[in-house]
Order: sequence, then C-alpha cells, then structure tokens
Amino acid sequence: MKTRHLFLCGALLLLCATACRHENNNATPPQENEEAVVRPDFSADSAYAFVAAQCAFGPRVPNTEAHRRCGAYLRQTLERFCDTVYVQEYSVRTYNNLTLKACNLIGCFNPQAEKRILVAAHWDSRPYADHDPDPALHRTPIDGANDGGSGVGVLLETARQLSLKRPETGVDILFFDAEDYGSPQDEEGSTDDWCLGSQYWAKHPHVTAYKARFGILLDMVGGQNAVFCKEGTSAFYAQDIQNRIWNYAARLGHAAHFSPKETPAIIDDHLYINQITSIPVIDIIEYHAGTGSGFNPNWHTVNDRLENIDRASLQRVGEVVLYTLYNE
Ligand code: AHN
Ligand code: ZN
Repeated sequence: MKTRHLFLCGALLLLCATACRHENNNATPPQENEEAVVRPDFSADSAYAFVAAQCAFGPRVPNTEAHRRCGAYLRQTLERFCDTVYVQEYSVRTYNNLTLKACNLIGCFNPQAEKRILVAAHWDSRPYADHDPDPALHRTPIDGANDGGSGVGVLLETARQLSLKRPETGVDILFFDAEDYGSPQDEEGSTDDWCLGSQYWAKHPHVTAYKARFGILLDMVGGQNAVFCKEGTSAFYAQDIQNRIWNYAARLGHAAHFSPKETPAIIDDHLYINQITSIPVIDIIEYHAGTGSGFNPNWHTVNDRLENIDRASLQRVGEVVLYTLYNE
C-alpha cells in the first residue's frame, strides 16, 4: 500500500514536471546559448517578381530605351514605398570615350533621422557577355538577372517590408547606375572604368554632408545555393560590420550560406564609397570556388538569366538585410 502510494506520487510528479517543462518552453525565452530571434518578414516570391520585372525590360544598358524605361519603373516603385526619393542624373565617360546619361536613384526612410544605414545595389546591366564560353557572344548585352537584378530585387522587397513595418533608424536605398560598363576582357582598360555611378555618388552625395553609420552593398545575391564569404575589401574597411552581419546571418540559421571564409578583395561599388567617403561599406556577394573569377559561373555570360535565380538565396539575403536594419 505504502509502496503503491509512493509510486503514484512519483508518477504524478514526473507528469507534472513534464507538463511544466512544456509550458516553460512555450512561455519563456529559450535558455543559455539559444537566443530569441524574430525573423523579419521577407517574401522571396515578391523579390523574385521584382527581379523578373527588371529583366522584362531587356538588358538595362545605359543609353538604351530598356534602361530608360527600367529607370522610370524603379523610381516609381521606390516612390510607392519610401518617404523621399532622389533622382540623381549625370553624365559619365566610359573607357571607350562614350558619354553615358546615367541616373542614381535613392529612396529614403525617416529622412530626418540622424542615425542612418545605407543599402545599395547597381541597377544597370553589362553590355558585354565577355565571359561567355562562346566568343561570338562577347559583345552581346546580358539580362543581368543576378548581376544587377538580384540586388535591386532584394532591396525593392526590403523597401516594401520597411513601408509595412517601419524601421527606427533612417534607411537609404541606393541604386547605382553604370557599374558594369568596364572594359571587356580583350580590350585595354583600367579598374576605375567600373563602378562609374557609385564613384559619382561618393563625390556628389544626394544630400550635402551626407552621413551614414555604415552601408551594405548587394551584388549577385540570387545564384543557385549562393554562398557569401568575407570579401577582402569589406574586411579591410569594415571588418567589425562584416562580423556583425555574419553573426546576424548565423542567428537567423543561415551560417551555411554566410561562410567565415576570407576571400580576395574585389573592385565593386563599396570600394569607392570606402575610399572617397568615411562611410564603411561591406559587400554581400556570392563567392564561387572553382571559377577563376570567384564569381558565379553565369557571371558576364548570356546565362545570367531569370531562370537561374534562386528564390532561397534572395530570401536569406533579404532576411539578413532586414534583420540588420531593424536591430542596429
Ligand atoms: C571587376 O570585375 C573588376 N569587378 C567586378 C565587379 C562587378 C562586375 N560586379 C558585378 N559586375
Ligand atoms: Zn557585372
């Protein structure tokens, strides 16, 4: 009798402990090394649709009709979501002495806020598929679904989300023009032939004495199963920011796609902002081991098309960007 009573008590205690543990899991934050992460809303389908909309204009090569029409579309779309939109029109000279009519677009949230973060991508597409396996295509313009389109797609969806759930900080979304008009493989050129729009912006910001705490550049963020490594130019100018953002990625469960591997320094829009302004900027850009360039295998080929965009890659990058904007 006494034994059975004790056994019953034990069983009840065990039951209660189990029940309590379950309740505890639901009601209180996870303990120790687990952290409560609020995953920001980001729709990969919406980001993908923004990439598709750009590609539908055709290659957005400066001085073409497709480029003009896409520029108008991007401006309108930013105006739907942002508090203020700046249109910065200017001319630049290319490596082969063409004058491009170019246009940077800047969409701002909380324009009065002192504390600001900038996020950027280039919106033009390359006039030359000069890395295509077929030499006959080396002067063919590319769709730039990934190279150009993906970063802009993620940032338009970011703008849409910020309009639904507003950030506390100021946020400036910069779309640079004329990034990809660098001299082709088989022609003489210099490194400064690239990134003409960001070079212009860094020398002539859209507001005088413009300041931001830091910046994030997105470039080629839509490749299949894209892995983002710690790129050298970003590490040189903005290592602490790079580490913080990679930590956020890990918190969100994206450690496998935000690798701690350090990869060679590259020339991209962030280089000029780092060199010319005092704003530290990092680049989130796919690193692909096994291509000589370190870029996606479709880079500067006619295969840089919508069908090769991976929604899951857009999703990961979008979550990391939004998480940073909401938590910094
Ligand atoms: C160079 O090839 C010198 N820089 C790569 C920057 C780039 C081009 N990003 C996209 N397209
Ligand atoms: Zn490119």
